[in-house]
Amino acid sequence: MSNIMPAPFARQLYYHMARIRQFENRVVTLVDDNEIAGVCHEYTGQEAVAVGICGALAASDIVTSTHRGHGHTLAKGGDVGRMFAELLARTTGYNQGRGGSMHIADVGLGIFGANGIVGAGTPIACGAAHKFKAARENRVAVSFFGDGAINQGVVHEAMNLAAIWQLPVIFVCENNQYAISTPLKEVTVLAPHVRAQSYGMPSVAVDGMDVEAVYHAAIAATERARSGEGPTFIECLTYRYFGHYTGERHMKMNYRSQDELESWKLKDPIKNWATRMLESGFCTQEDIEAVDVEVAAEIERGVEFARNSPHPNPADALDCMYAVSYPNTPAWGVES
Ligand SMILES: Cc1ncc(C[n+]2csc(CCOP(=O)(O)OP(=O)(O)O)c2C)c(N)n1
Ligand SMILES: [Mg+2]
Repeated sequence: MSNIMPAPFARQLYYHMARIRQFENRVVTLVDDNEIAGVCHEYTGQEAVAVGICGALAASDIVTSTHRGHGHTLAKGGDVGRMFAELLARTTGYNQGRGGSMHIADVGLGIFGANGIVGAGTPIACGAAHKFKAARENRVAVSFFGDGAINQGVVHEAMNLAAIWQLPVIFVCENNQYAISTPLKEVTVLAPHVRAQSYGMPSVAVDGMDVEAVYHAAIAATERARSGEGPTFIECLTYRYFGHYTGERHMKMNYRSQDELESWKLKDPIKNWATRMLESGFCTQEDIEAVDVEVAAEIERGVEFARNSPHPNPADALDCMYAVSYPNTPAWGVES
């Protein structure tokens, strides 16, 4: 463990990863019990990416997320209760129970939305970064996306734009090696970070199971962005422990071998971080267990908050669905 990192911060990283792990485990039981309608895309296994990146951000920085977005939202400061409320379709949820898993957003926290459209967060991050640059705000925009997104045209347009305009953006490719059941190596010759280099931006590959490695890469990228040197690409090699989405566990798909799964679980970001903290004398085993207990209580409070919150009123179904024009102006805000 690097001696640059103070012990309280190391423990914070553990707390945030444990929080994501336990949140996702609880989501699975709520889906199985039909308390959450539909499906969710679990982030389990990838916790070090969201936590390492968001650990390097300021509160005023923003992130754009993906269909697998719970980890990003939690790491950026999302409230467990409001997240469960959204998943359980309650009015106290982040989107008043209208959006569900793939639309959770909180502009005040700098969470510019989960997004069901693969790759669609990249231009949104560029737009935010363009505004930060134009207004001379010392802020950074991060776009999380998967290895599957690396073959979306919009991602390449966004990278090119960010490079030519020197935007304060960090592109974070979470390479969990599969897009649904398609292995990246079957559809793409060059690694994502190699392709990104061709746009003329610094691009690195890091161990996405190692929160410290991700954090240091993110710190370097934020320093570049804040000093006006433009975008950085960070490829985080990682692995999702479960299927593409909650429904997959019942489908008996076999595109990944048990050996592969077990070999990645040996690199578990949370267990390995706990071991490194213990070896460094940053905490005791009792401290770690106390955090796990604290997180479990936070998760259950969040579930109860959601369960005790009201469902939306069907009569209000169209509220918040359409942009409202200002009084006395035409719908498009242009005087005729
Ligand atoms: C533009 C678009 N194309 C296809 C889909 C269907 N789809 C949803 S998730 C997914 C795979 C995404 O893989 P990746 O980017 O690697 O993210 P991961 O699921 O591994 O986190 C696909 C193809 C979509 N939602 N949007
Ligand atoms: Mg993937």
